[in-house]
Amino acid sequence: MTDRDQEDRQYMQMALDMAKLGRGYTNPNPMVGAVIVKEGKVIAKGYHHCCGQGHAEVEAFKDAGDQDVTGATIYVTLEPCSHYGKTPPCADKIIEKKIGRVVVGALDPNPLVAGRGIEKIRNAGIEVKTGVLAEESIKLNEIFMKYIVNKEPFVLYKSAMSLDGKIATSTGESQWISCEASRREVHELRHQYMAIMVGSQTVLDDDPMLNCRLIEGKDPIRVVVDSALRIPMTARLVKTARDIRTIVACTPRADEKKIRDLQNAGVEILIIEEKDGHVDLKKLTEELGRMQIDSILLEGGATLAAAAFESGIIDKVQMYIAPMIIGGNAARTPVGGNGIEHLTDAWQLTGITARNIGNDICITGYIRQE
Ligand code: AOF
Ligand code: ZN
Repeated sequence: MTDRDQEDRQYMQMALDMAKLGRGYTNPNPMVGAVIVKEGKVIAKGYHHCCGQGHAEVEAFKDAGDQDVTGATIYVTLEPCSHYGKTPPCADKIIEKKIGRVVVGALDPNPLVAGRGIEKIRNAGIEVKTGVLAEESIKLNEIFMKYIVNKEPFVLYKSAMSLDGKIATSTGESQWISCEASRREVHELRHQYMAIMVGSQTVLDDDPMLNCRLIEGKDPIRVVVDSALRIPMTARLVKTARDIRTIVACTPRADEKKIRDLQNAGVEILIIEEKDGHVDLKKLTEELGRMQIDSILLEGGATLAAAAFESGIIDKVQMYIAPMIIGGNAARTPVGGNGIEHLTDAWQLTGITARNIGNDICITGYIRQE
């Protein structure tokens, strides 16, 4: 690696750190960061703050103020855009500002861009280097990378269990199995993901709020899969539906009066085709995608988790494993349903990482999608 390569990676890391400042606020747009360097000095930085606002490059030019950026290098974590969207193309802005060199992290898979941004800049005679910290840049926007191509939300299934694979004791006690640091991290996910999804049984059992509490952040849209509309009007989710967007998905067989009552309480009802008597989860996620929801944090329970694996909607799995043994044949495990009969049918994870968090171990991996 040359000194130049080393330096490019350093500045790209800085741009990535900028991008992360937008976490949770940019969806369904990507997190993007930009750094402008001239004569070996950082003269401006910017990031995409929130969906609908200026792109990272525009923010960086704004930060540069009246400094002359002619001949400078701009580091951008995502290929500059080439299309007229909510804002004019950043590629044009880079050309107009007479930038000397452009260093890019990830290519933009958005069909409106997909290489055209870089092409436009190169055609203007500006040097472009791609693939600097590409892996990190792609990973940062794993939600966007899927959503912008198939328009279906990226689904993360998250659960916490004991070392012997239980999510509660045989009497149903579950607070708390994972440590405080793990629980705080889950609230970071609630901030980052646009929606959180649970089944009706979880609402009946735990009466959860599903909001973002342990850190400062934004509440996800709450989605309850409730085929027969079993959740009570007294559920906290229903009572707070006017304050936090709440969607309940049911089948066409659900009671019409209950639909109206829930709607009157501020709940959005989605009537989704049924499959084996329950809401067809694939159809539901497609509908949520059409509603511009780019990401879903699936938090359980066991029946919904099983249906979600079976329907193939899950992209990523994150398990928090607490160093305790619970035991008990009746104690619940994360994924219920009938399960598979043959090990060759198991849902295999790839790209596994394992790390310590507080007293727990967190294992993350991706479901291989055919
Ligand atoms: C962003 N922020 O910093 C960059 C993006 O609807 P628009 O006009 O905001 O355009 C969104 C698209 O622009 C997005 O899908 C991505 O392809 C591209 N780049 N988007 O929100 C940014 N650089
Ligand atoms: Zn742009």
